[in-house]
Amino acid sequence: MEYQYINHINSPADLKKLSPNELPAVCGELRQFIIEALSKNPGHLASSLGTIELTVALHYVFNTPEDKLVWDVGHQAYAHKILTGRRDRFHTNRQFKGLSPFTNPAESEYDAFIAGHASNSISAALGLDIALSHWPLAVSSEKANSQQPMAKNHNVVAIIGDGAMTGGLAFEGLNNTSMDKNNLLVVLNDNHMAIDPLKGGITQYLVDLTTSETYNKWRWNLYQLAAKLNLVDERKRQALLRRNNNLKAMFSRQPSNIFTGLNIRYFGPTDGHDVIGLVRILSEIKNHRGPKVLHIITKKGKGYAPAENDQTVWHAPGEFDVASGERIQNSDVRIQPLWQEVFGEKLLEMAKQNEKIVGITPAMPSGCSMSIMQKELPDRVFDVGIAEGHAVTFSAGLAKAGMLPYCNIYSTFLQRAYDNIVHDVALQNLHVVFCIDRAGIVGNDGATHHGLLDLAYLRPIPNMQICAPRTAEDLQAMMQLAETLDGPVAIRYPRGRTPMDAFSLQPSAVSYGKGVKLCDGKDIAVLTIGSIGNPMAEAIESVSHQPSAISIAHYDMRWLKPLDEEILHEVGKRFKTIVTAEDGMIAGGLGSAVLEWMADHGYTPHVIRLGVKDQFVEHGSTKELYHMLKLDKEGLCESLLQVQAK
Ligand SMILES: Cc1ncc(C[n+]2csc(CCOP(=O)(O)OP(=O)(O)O)c2C)c(N)n1
Repeated sequence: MEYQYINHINSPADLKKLSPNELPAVCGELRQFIIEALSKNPGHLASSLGTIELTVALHYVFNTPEDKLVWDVGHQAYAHKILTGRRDRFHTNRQFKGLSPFTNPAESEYDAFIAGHASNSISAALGLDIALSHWPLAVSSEKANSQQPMAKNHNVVAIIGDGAMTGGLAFEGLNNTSMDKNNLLVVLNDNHMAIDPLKGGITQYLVDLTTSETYNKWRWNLYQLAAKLNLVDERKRQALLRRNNNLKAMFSRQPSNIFTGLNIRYFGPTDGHDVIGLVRILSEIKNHRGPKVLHIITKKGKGYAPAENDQTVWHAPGEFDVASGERIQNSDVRIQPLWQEVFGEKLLEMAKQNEKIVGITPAMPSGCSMSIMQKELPDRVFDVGIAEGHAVTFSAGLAKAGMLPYCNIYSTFLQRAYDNIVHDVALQNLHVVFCIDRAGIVGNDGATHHGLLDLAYLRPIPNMQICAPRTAEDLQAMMQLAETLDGPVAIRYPRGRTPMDAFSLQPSAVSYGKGVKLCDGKDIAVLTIGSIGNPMAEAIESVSHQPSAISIAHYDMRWLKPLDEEILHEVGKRFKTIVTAEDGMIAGGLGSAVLEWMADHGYTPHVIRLGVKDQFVEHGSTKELYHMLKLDKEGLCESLLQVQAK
């Protein structure tokens, strides 16, 4: 499509050539561009539609990349990508070898910090601000590397949503911001939503703050009336604002609130979709010394009715038809249920039978399908906000008082709660069931979101019991079995659809600490855990048809902790070569556990460990990434054939 403005904006310098009056048109084009692009190449739509005016205003007022914009999560930064030289590649966003799903300094000098996990922006931006102000040497060496002239009067801005603001880390950052000398600007983008609607004290507080600001509201009413009557051109608008002294009020009056209480200047709340107003406010406040918060009110999905009307679904809607707003659903011939649906249905079923069961989710009820139980038993589900550490310790408290929490956290986000698991749960051997969603490769969300570390980080924790299902039936059985155990139990399962059962045996009951032999063989033993057992079973089947094929025994270990020692003794005695495979880091996971066990028990097989070597894995479709890692059927076949050739 021919865009009058954005086709000529290749960097913020081009944007700055425009007059403020042209900025609304730029916003309109960006909105159209993003909607069109995401209809074909899916991504985070609603959040990015909500920040377009803010993005344009920030790049118009600040001097990026010398001034630093630190986006929280980075899922709302699509307009930022487009304005900073990535428009031509935006159709590759989130794709294999394409643009990063979130902001990423390795991709662009305009991306000041890594993003993907919520609530880090204030801390990171404060660090940048303090370093840039106090250690010019550090600054100059950073600049030397990026070949940029050294900024004299830099500005650092953290842009954080009200959802991300529910994370404890954000408050740790604010607390520090109020203590140390700095000029940080925090823009609080308040749309009353995370992925799902936000609840809780902070959200209510922000709503109250917004509604109590009647003075500002009055200004808007007045302005809107004037606009309706066609009384507002830029000159009149300025006069209006000046005459009514509102801007002055905004700058002079410091209402008492949580931010001012922390000694951080507070501006707002203000309309986050009035780009000209934002430019004016940002220009004013950017030179204020000391830390400050600008509170803007936006609408998630702004400007695209389907997204405005169902913000949760349109957070990341997949492909869609722009005109009708119909989402394009995958019409597979036989659609297997999602792992998430299996989890959600089973949890509800169990909770109906055991009134001690409660569900805990840190802001992902739809994503993990705890919404199924939430609908029927709302009092027994706790969406605690984007607060994984709290979710774990809160679960520990519930367990200590006799409840049975099923705490569902994505593998990657559980990293945020490591000490809570160790100190608050495991040390007291509390019966918390961790349902670890999105384990393994997650696909287009990339390096910040893959769940590759959990097996390795959970295994050393005393009292922790860890299992992984290969089939939907296994997941149900493991959830059921976990109810009868004691102490912490972790059940990890992937994103996406459960496998067709072509390669499964009749679903056998899951027993504690017991694996299952899927097929017997004489020459080598293959040990897998979790869903990678399925492509491995296919690979073994395929290899077995090769001429001079070796005979392979395949064990699905099911449990990483405790390990099935009966299987391990059998394998240690019978086989000289053992292959382990897991969809996680090789260091510390199943392969490591098997090697250690064999060494400890006097067996000396050759153990070949398949999994993810010491690297962060990029983004792309799950299929492409497993292929790249040689952990799909073809890759596993190749590895088995190599073993056979030796
Ligand atoms: C630590 C962490 N937990 C969970 C998520 C998943 N997540 C991505 S965006 C999002 C909602 C963010 O809400 P908000 O900051 O208000 O931004 P909005 O999408 O509303 O613009 C969540 C929960 C995450 N990225 N990081």
